[in-house]
Amino acid sequence: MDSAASRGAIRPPAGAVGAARPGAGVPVTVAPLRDSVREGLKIVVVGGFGVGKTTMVRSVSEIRPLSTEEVMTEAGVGIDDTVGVRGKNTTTVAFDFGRISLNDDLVLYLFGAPGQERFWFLWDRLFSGTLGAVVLVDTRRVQDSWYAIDRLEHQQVPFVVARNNFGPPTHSLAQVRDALSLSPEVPLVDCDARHRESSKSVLIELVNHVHTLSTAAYRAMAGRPG
Ligand SMILES: Nc1nc2c(ncn2[C@@H]2O[C@H](COP(=O)(O)OP(=O)(O)OP(=O)(O)O)[C@@H](O)[C@H]2O)c(=O)[nH]1
Ligand SMILES: [Mg+2]
Repeated sequence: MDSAASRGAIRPPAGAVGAARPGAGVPVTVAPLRDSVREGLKIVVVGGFGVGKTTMVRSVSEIRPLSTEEVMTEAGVGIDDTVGVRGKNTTTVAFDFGRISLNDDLVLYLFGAPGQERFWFLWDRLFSGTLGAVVLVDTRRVQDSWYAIDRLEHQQVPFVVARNNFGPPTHSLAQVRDALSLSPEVPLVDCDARHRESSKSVLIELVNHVHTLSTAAYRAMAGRPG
């Protein structure tokens, strides 16, 4: 975990073949899982409807991500909550799945959660066995990400919060922290989920955070008498 947690540890696999993914404008690599891989760590990207979860998994995955996008049709009027996300015509109905190789024997598996309230029952299952989570927030609809934070706190899953900017920021990060009632130790960063480097730095933030928490827990245990 130590080496994986250091900055710059996330890198594309050697010998990956580049291939353009239709529509995204981001090069995606076709990278078979290495034989040397011994361990997979699970990370979940969660947050309200349309905050950019699928976009983040797509931008950062080294494989063509599995996604379960479905077109929102008239049948969903009154059920699909499209307020504040004009122009969005598909939605995740199960989860997104992507992968990043950290080093020769360690990979991160990325799961993007479905954002609509009617799929929230899937979240607790998705959190099971996870190393940690990224909560994406759109500051035009901060309240849409409250439930994600509540669930993660309840399940005691470590998380970081990333403000996905859909335009120039209108609030300071301190104001966002306030609106989300985030405790000071939870990292809060800016990102643009469409860009690989930006999404990657959010994941590095999460891995570093998990590393800090586990080191502190280990020290506390080691210092305990008996
Ligand atoms: N301007 C801008 N648009 C973004 C950004 N991130 C995502 N988008 C767009 O916002 C829309 C919603 O993104 P998705 O990735 O589908 O959102 P989601 O959170 O997966 O949505 P659900 O799964 O339906 O909850 C897409 O059209 C993206 O292209 C961003 O950082 N900036
Ligand atoms: Mg999605």
